[in-house]
Amino acid sequence: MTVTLNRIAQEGEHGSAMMPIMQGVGRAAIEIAYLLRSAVFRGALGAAGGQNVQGEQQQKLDVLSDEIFLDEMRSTGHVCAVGSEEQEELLVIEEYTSAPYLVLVDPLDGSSNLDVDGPVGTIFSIVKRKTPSDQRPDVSDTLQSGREVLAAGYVLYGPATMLVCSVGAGVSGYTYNANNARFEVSHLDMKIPQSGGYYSVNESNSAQWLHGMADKLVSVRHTQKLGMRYIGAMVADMHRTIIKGGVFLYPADSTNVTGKLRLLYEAIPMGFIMEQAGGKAHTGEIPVLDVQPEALHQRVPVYLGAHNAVDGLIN
Ligand code: AHM
Ligand code: MG
Repeated sequence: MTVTLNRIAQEGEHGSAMMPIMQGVGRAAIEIAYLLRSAVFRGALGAAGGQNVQGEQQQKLDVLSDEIFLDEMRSTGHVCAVGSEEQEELLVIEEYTSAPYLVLVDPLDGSSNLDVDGPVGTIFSIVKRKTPSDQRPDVSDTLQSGREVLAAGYVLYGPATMLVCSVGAGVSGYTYNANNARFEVSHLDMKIPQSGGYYSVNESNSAQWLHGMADKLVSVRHTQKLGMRYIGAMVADMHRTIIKGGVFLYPADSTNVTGKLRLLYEAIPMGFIMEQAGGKAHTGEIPVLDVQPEALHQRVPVYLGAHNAVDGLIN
Protein backbone atom coordinates (compact mmCIF):
# COMPACT_ATOMS: atom_id res chain seq x y z
CA MET A 1 0.00 0.00 0.00
CA THR A 2 1.18 3.52 -0.77
CA VAL A 3 2.29 5.37 2.36
CA THR A 4 1.57 9.08 2.00
CA LEU A 5 1.84 12.22 4.12
CA ASN A 6 -1.16 10.96 6.11
CA ARG A 7 1.36 8.80 7.98
CA ILE A 8 2.35 11.95 9.92
CA ALA A 9 -0.91 11.67 11.90
CA GLN A 10 0.46 8.58 13.68
CA GLU A 11 3.82 10.16 14.60
CA GLY A 12 4.71 11.64 17.99
CA GLU A 13 2.61 13.76 20.30
CA HIS A 14 1.69 16.42 17.73
CA GLY A 15 1.43 14.37 14.53
CA SER A 16 -2.36 14.33 14.18
CA ALA A 17 -2.63 18.09 14.84
CA MET A 18 0.16 18.83 12.35
CA MET A 19 -1.07 16.58 9.55
CA PRO A 20 -3.56 19.03 7.93
CA ILE A 21 -0.90 21.76 7.85
CA MET A 22 1.69 19.36 6.40
CA GLN A 23 -0.88 18.44 3.75
CA GLY A 24 -1.18 22.16 3.01
CA VAL A 25 2.60 22.41 2.68
CA GLY A 26 2.44 19.43 0.32
CA ARG A 27 -0.19 21.12 -1.86
CA ALA A 28 1.85 24.34 -1.94
CA ALA A 29 4.93 22.32 -2.91
CA ILE A 30 3.14 20.69 -5.85
CA GLU A 31 1.97 24.10 -7.09
CA ILE A 32 5.38 25.74 -6.62
CA ALA A 33 7.12 22.81 -8.36
CA TYR A 34 4.76 23.25 -11.34
CA LEU A 35 5.33 27.01 -11.32
CA LEU A 36 9.12 26.47 -11.40
CA ARG A 37 8.91 24.03 -14.31
CA SER A 38 6.70 26.31 -16.37
CA ALA A 39 8.12 29.73 -15.35
CA VAL A 40 10.11 30.30 -18.52
CA PHE A 41 6.97 29.86 -20.67
CA ARG A 42 4.88 32.16 -18.49
CA GLY A 43 7.34 35.04 -18.32
CA ALA A 44 7.73 34.40 -14.60
CA LEU A 45 11.53 34.47 -14.47
CA GLY A 46 13.48 37.57 -13.45
CA ALA A 47 13.17 40.36 -10.94
CA ALA A 48 9.78 41.41 -9.60
CA GLY A 49 10.95 45.01 -9.30
CA GLY A 50 10.64 45.24 -5.52
CA GLN A 51 12.83 44.49 -2.53
CA ASN A 52 12.01 42.36 0.48
CA VAL A 53 12.52 43.57 4.05
CA GLN A 54 16.17 42.44 3.91
CA GLY A 55 16.78 44.84 1.01
CA GLU A 56 17.20 41.91 -1.39
CA GLN A 57 15.85 41.96 -4.94
CA GLN A 58 12.64 39.94 -5.05
CA GLN A 59 12.27 37.58 -7.98
CA LYS A 60 8.82 37.16 -9.56
CA LEU A 61 8.98 33.54 -8.42
CA ASP A 62 9.65 34.63 -4.80
CA VAL A 63 6.44 36.67 -4.86
CA LEU A 64 4.33 33.98 -6.59
CA SER A 65 5.61 31.21 -4.30
CA ASP A 66 4.79 33.35 -1.27
CA GLU A 67 1.21 33.83 -2.54
CA ILE A 68 0.78 30.10 -3.16
CA PHE A 69 2.10 29.17 0.27
CA LEU A 70 -0.08 31.68 2.07
CA ASP A 71 -3.16 30.53 0.17
CA GLU A 72 -2.57 26.89 1.08
CA MET A 73 -2.01 27.75 4.73
CA ARG A 74 -5.32 29.67 4.67
CA SER A 75 -7.06 26.65 3.15
CA THR A 76 -6.11 24.42 6.09
CA GLY A 77 -8.28 26.44 8.49
CA HIS A 78 -5.74 25.69 11.25
CA VAL A 79 -3.33 28.60 10.71
CA CYS A 80 -4.02 32.08 12.13
CA ALA A 81 -0.91 33.83 10.73
CA VAL A 82 2.18 33.35 8.58
CA GLY A 83 5.59 35.00 9.01
CA SER A 84 7.39 34.99 5.66
CA GLU A 85 10.79 36.06 4.38
CA GLU A 86 8.93 37.93 1.65
CA GLN A 87 6.66 39.95 3.99
CA GLU A 88 7.90 42.68 6.29
CA GLU A 89 5.05 42.20 8.77
CA LEU A 90 3.28 39.13 10.10
CA LEU A 91 0.42 38.18 7.75
CA VAL A 92 -2.74 37.47 9.72
CA ILE A 93 -5.22 35.12 8.03
CA GLU A 94 -8.36 37.17 8.55
CA GLU A 95 -10.78 34.24 8.04
CA TYR A 96 -9.14 32.23 10.85
CA THR A 97 -7.80 34.65 13.46
CA SER A 98 -8.74 32.22 16.25
CA ALA A 99 -6.92 29.21 14.70
CA PRO A 100 -4.26 27.63 16.95
CA TYR A 101 -1.08 27.62 14.83
CA LEU A 102 1.36 29.97 13.08
CA VAL A 103 3.71 29.05 10.26
CA LEU A 104 7.12 30.61 9.56
CA VAL A 105 8.33 30.24 5.99
CA ASP A 106 10.96 31.00 3.42
CA PRO A 107 8.77 30.21 0.42
CA LEU A 108 11.55 30.05 -2.20
CA ASP A 109 14.98 29.65 -0.67
CA GLY A 110 18.11 29.90 -2.81
CA SER A 111 16.38 32.01 -5.42
CA SER A 112 19.74 33.13 -6.89
CA ASN A 113 19.77 29.62 -8.41
CA LEU A 114 16.68 30.37 -10.50
CA ASP A 115 18.63 31.99 -13.34
CA VAL A 116 20.66 28.79 -13.82
CA ASP A 117 17.90 26.20 -13.40
CA GLY A 118 19.55 25.09 -10.14
CA PRO A 119 17.86 23.58 -7.09
CA VAL A 120 15.74 25.75 -4.80
CA GLY A 121 13.55 24.98 -1.79
CA THR A 122 10.88 25.95 0.71
CA ILE A 123 11.66 25.99 4.47
CA PHE A 124 8.99 26.09 7.19
CA SER A 125 8.22 25.58 10.85
CA ILE A 126 4.98 25.44 12.84
CA VAL A 127 4.39 26.85 16.33
CA LYS A 128 1.37 27.13 18.61
CA ARG A 129 0.12 30.63 19.29
CA LYS A 130 0.79 32.24 22.69
CA THR A 131 -1.94 34.90 22.53
CA PRO A 132 -5.45 33.80 23.53
CA SER A 133 -7.61 32.64 20.61
CA ASP A 134 -10.08 35.51 21.06
CA GLN A 135 -7.28 38.02 20.40
CA ARG A 136 -5.72 38.90 17.10
CA PRO A 137 -2.40 37.00 16.68
CA ASP A 138 0.66 39.23 16.60
CA VAL A 139 4.39 39.04 16.03
CA SER A 140 4.99 37.98 19.65
CA ASP A 141 3.45 34.63 18.68
CA THR A 142 6.31 34.04 16.26
CA LEU A 143 9.10 34.85 18.72
CA GLN A 144 9.42 31.33 20.09
CA SER A 145 12.64 29.37 20.39
CA GLY A 146 13.25 26.19 18.42
CA ARG A 147 12.48 24.18 21.56
CA GLU A 148 8.84 25.25 21.17
CA VAL A 149 8.55 24.31 17.50
CA LEU A 150 6.00 21.53 16.95
CA ALA A 151 6.99 20.58 13.41
CA ALA A 152 9.36 21.75 10.71
CA GLY A 153 10.72 20.75 7.34
CA TYR A 154 11.75 21.68 3.87
CA VAL A 155 10.78 21.01 0.28
CA LEU A 156 13.57 20.43 -2.24
CA TYR A 157 12.73 21.24 -5.86
CA GLY A 158 15.39 19.11 -7.54
CA PRO A 159 15.11 16.41 -10.22
CA ALA A 160 12.34 15.12 -7.95
CA THR A 161 10.29 17.22 -5.52
CA MET A 162 10.85 16.02 -1.95
CA LEU A 163 9.21 17.02 1.33
CA VAL A 164 11.43 16.26 4.33
CA CYS A 165 9.77 16.90 7.69
CA SER A 166 9.59 16.13 11.38
CA VAL A 167 6.93 16.40 14.04
CA GLY A 168 9.56 15.80 16.72
CA ALA A 169 9.69 12.03 16.30
CA GLY A 170 12.53 11.62 13.79
CA VAL A 171 12.77 12.78 10.18
CA SER A 172 11.00 11.30 7.16
CA GLY A 173 11.36 12.09 3.48
CA TYR A 174 8.46 11.98 1.02
CA THR A 175 8.90 12.15 -2.75
CA TYR A 176 6.19 13.52 -5.04
CA ASN A 177 4.82 10.87 -7.39
CA ALA A 178 3.21 12.64 -10.36
CA ASN A 179 1.45 9.40 -11.36
CA ASN A 180 -0.90 9.57 -8.40
CA ALA A 181 -0.32 13.22 -7.39
CA ARG A 182 0.82 12.21 -3.90
CA PHE A 183 3.86 12.50 -1.71
CA GLU A 184 4.95 8.94 -0.95
CA VAL A 185 7.32 8.03 1.83
CA SER A 186 10.76 7.36 0.30
CA HIS A 187 13.25 8.00 3.13
CA LEU A 188 12.40 6.50 6.52
CA ASP A 189 14.02 7.70 9.75
CA MET A 190 16.72 9.84 8.12
CA LYS A 191 19.95 9.99 10.17
CA ILE A 192 23.11 11.94 9.36
CA PRO A 193 26.28 9.77 9.10
CA GLN A 194 28.63 10.78 11.92
CA SER A 195 31.79 10.59 9.78
CA GLY A 196 32.80 11.45 6.24
CA GLY A 197 30.81 13.55 3.81
CA TYR A 198 31.37 17.14 2.74
CA TYR A 199 31.85 20.63 4.10
CA SER A 200 29.57 23.16 2.46
CA VAL A 201 30.16 26.90 2.67
CA ASN A 202 30.64 29.99 0.53
CA GLU A 203 34.42 29.93 0.85
CA SER A 204 34.85 33.15 -1.12
CA ASN A 205 33.98 34.92 2.15
CA SER A 206 36.75 33.17 4.12
CA ALA A 207 39.06 36.21 4.35
CA GLN A 208 36.25 38.07 6.17
CA TRP A 209 35.23 35.24 8.53
CA LEU A 210 35.62 35.94 12.24
CA HIS A 211 36.96 33.85 15.17
CA GLY A 212 39.70 32.06 13.18
CA MET A 213 37.06 30.17 11.21
CA ALA A 214 39.21 29.78 8.08
CA ASP A 215 41.95 27.95 10.04
CA LYS A 216 39.41 25.80 11.89
CA LEU A 217 37.81 24.75 8.61
CA VAL A 218 41.19 23.74 7.12
CA SER A 219 41.83 21.59 10.20
CA VAL A 220 38.35 19.97 10.23
CA ARG A 221 38.39 19.15 6.54
CA HIS A 222 41.83 17.49 6.86
CA THR A 223 41.27 15.57 10.09
CA GLN A 224 37.79 14.41 9.08
CA LYS A 225 38.64 13.88 5.41
CA LEU A 226 35.73 15.95 4.15
CA GLY A 227 35.18 16.70 0.48
CA MET A 228 33.66 20.02 -0.62
CA ARG A 229 30.25 20.79 -2.19
CA TYR A 230 28.34 24.09 -2.32
CA ILE A 231 25.09 24.57 -4.21
CA GLY A 232 24.22 27.95 -2.72
CA ALA A 233 20.68 26.90 -1.80
CA MET A 234 20.44 26.01 1.87
CA VAL A 235 17.79 23.35 1.30
CA ALA A 236 19.90 21.44 -1.23
CA ASP A 237 23.10 21.84 0.80
CA MET A 238 21.35 20.68 4.00
CA HIS A 239 19.69 17.74 2.26
CA ARG A 240 23.06 16.50 1.00
CA THR A 241 24.61 17.06 4.43
CA ILE A 242 21.94 14.91 6.13
CA ILE A 243 22.30 12.11 3.58
CA LYS A 244 26.09 12.11 3.06
CA GLY A 245 27.38 13.60 6.34
CA GLY A 246 29.69 16.55 7.05
CA VAL A 247 28.72 20.12 7.81
CA PHE A 248 26.90 23.09 6.26
CA LEU A 249 27.87 26.48 7.63
CA TYR A 250 27.13 30.13 7.06
CA PRO A 251 29.44 31.87 9.59
CA ALA A 252 29.51 35.47 10.73
CA ASP A 253 31.90 37.71 8.80
CA SER A 254 33.18 41.25 9.14
CA THR A 255 30.35 42.65 6.99
CA ASN A 256 27.58 40.36 8.28
CA VAL A 257 28.48 40.06 11.95
CA THR A 258 25.30 38.13 12.72
CA GLY A 259 25.62 35.90 9.64
CA LYS A 260 23.28 35.87 6.65
CA LEU A 261 20.61 33.26 7.31
CA ARG A 262 17.40 34.13 9.12
CA LEU A 263 16.70 32.60 12.52
CA LEU A 264 12.96 31.98 12.39
CA TYR A 265 12.42 30.57 8.92
CA GLU A 266 15.85 29.20 7.95
CA ALA A 267 18.04 28.40 10.98
CA ILE A 268 15.40 27.10 13.42
CA PRO A 269 13.55 24.78 10.99
CA MET A 270 16.83 23.39 9.66
CA GLY A 271 18.23 23.12 13.20
CA PHE A 272 15.10 21.23 14.26
CA ILE A 273 15.50 18.80 11.34
CA MET A 274 19.25 18.40 11.96
CA GLU A 275 18.79 17.56 15.65
CA GLN A 276 15.96 15.16 14.80
CA ALA A 277 18.31 13.50 12.27
CA GLY A 278 20.91 12.93 15.04
CA GLY A 279 23.11 15.91 14.14
CA LYS A 280 24.07 19.20 15.76
CA ALA A 281 22.84 22.74 15.08
CA HIS A 282 24.84 25.59 16.60
CA THR A 283 25.34 29.33 16.20
CA GLY A 284 28.96 29.19 17.42
CA GLU A 285 27.74 30.40 20.81
CA ILE A 286 24.69 28.29 21.68
CA PRO A 287 22.52 25.61 20.08
CA VAL A 288 20.35 27.17 17.35
CA LEU A 289 17.22 25.83 19.03
CA ASP A 290 18.06 27.64 22.30
CA VAL A 291 18.22 31.11 20.74
CA GLN A 292 15.38 33.29 22.03
CA PRO A 293 14.14 35.21 18.96
CA GLU A 294 13.75 38.97 19.23
CA ALA A 295 12.57 39.90 15.74
CA LEU A 296 10.84 38.25 12.80
CA HIS A 297 13.72 38.76 10.36
CA GLN A 298 16.66 38.32 12.76
CA ARG A 299 19.83 36.64 11.42
CA VAL A 300 22.21 34.14 13.05
CA PRO A 301 25.42 32.32 12.09
CA VAL A 302 24.74 28.59 11.55
CA TYR A 303 26.75 25.37 11.78
CA LEU A 304 24.60 22.34 10.93
CA GLY A 305 25.95 18.82 10.64
CA ALA A 306 27.55 15.78 12.22
CA HIS A 307 28.64 16.31 15.84
CA ASN A 308 32.41 16.01 15.27
CA ALA A 309 32.40 18.30 12.27
CA VAL A 310 30.37 21.02 14.02
CA ASP A 311 32.41 20.68 17.23
CA GLY A 312 35.64 21.14 15.27
CA LEU A 313 34.39 24.51 14.02
CA ILE A 314 32.76 25.99 17.10
CA ASN A 315 35.30 25.08 19.80
P1 AHM B 1 17.55 33.61 0.07
O1 AHM B 1 16.59 33.15 1.11
O2 AHM B 1 17.43 35.05 -0.24
O3 AHM B 1 17.56 32.74 -1.15
O4 AHM B 1 19.03 33.51 0.74
C1 AHM B 1 19.40 32.36 1.43
C2 AHM B 1 20.40 31.58 0.64
C3 AHM B 1 20.58 30.18 1.15
O5 AHM B 1 19.77 29.28 0.46
C4 AHM B 1 22.02 29.88 0.88
O6 AHM B 1 22.55 28.99 1.82
C5 AHM B 1 22.66 31.23 0.99
O7 AHM B 1 21.65 32.19 0.79
C6 AHM B 1 23.72 31.43 -0.04
O8 AHM B 1 24.30 32.67 0.15
P2 AHM B 1 25.61 33.10 -0.66
O9 AHM B 1 25.16 33.42 -2.04
O10 AHM B 1 26.11 34.29 0.10
O11 AHM B 1 26.58 31.95 -0.63
MG1 MG C 1 16.23 31.78 2.25
